[in-house]
Amino acid sequence: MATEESSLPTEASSAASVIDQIVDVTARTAPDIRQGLPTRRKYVEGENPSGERPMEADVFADDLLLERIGDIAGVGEYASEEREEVIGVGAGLSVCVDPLDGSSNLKPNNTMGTIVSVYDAPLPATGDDIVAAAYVLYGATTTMITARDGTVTEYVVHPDGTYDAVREDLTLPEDPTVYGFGGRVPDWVDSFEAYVREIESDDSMKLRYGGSMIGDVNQVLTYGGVFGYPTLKGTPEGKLRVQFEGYPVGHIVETAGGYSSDGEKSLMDVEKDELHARTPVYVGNESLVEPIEAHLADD
Ligand code: AHM
Ligand code: MG
Repeated sequence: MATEESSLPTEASSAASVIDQIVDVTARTAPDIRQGLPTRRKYVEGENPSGERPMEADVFADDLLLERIGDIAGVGEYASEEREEVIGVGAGLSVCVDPLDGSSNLKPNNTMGTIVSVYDAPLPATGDDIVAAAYVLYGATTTMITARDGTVTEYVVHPDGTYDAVREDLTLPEDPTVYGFGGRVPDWVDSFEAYVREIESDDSMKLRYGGSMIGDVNQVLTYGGVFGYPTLKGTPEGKLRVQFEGYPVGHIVETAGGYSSDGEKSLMDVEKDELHARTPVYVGNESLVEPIEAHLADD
């Protein structure tokens, strides 16, 4: 797949150019993924590494992204939520992908996304190793959020794969208005439920939960607020995967001036024992995420 670059200007500028190419390929692949969705609504046989049954659309998006991202010179490893093992594709940065985040939203035709994170280390990598993250949102329109060079940008992606910046230096609005949390309410721990009841008692806050993390996080980036897939009774680590969901979304929200947490510390400081390990995820405005840590500490 990838071939080594013949001359590297400097290590830093070459990494930046590889990141730019990864973002570019992600945007240009988005219309192809979107176009492939209507005919891939069935579940396939077997389970992914998280024990979930993938849809044809998950497999299709994963194959396409591996083929195209794996072809970029300067990408060394590719891993996805849908594959057990890391794939070696060359030498250079590591790329992790959640090919279709929230693919159970395909049948009811709700929002889904593609999440990409880039690490300057072999996989599994730590939160400290992340150098960029991006997601594509397949909503009423196709948009892409990137966090690179310490800044967050939103783009509109056109059907031909070209894209235009629509919000630059994006930061979370200071007066948050939306909240949304995953998991079954009866499975929430008491201290978390108490926190949510407090939010609900603030009449400036509106519930926005769509079943795709990326769709819900995009609401938070747009209006300010908090999203979480919390620790649950029986499954304290929640549902979302550290490497494919926790680190990228933590990196994007923190770069936009927000907070991320696993309930105790920044998502970027979460350690994991394997590539597909899970973590509770809480992201949003500091004023809404810090109290989660305080409440959970009471348990
Ligand atoms: P996926 O990446 O396999 O689609 O799973 C992640 C999704 C998140 O987008 C969302 O927040 C969560 O799972 C919803 O889970 P559930 O449908 O079990 O409530
Ligand atoms: Mg996901």
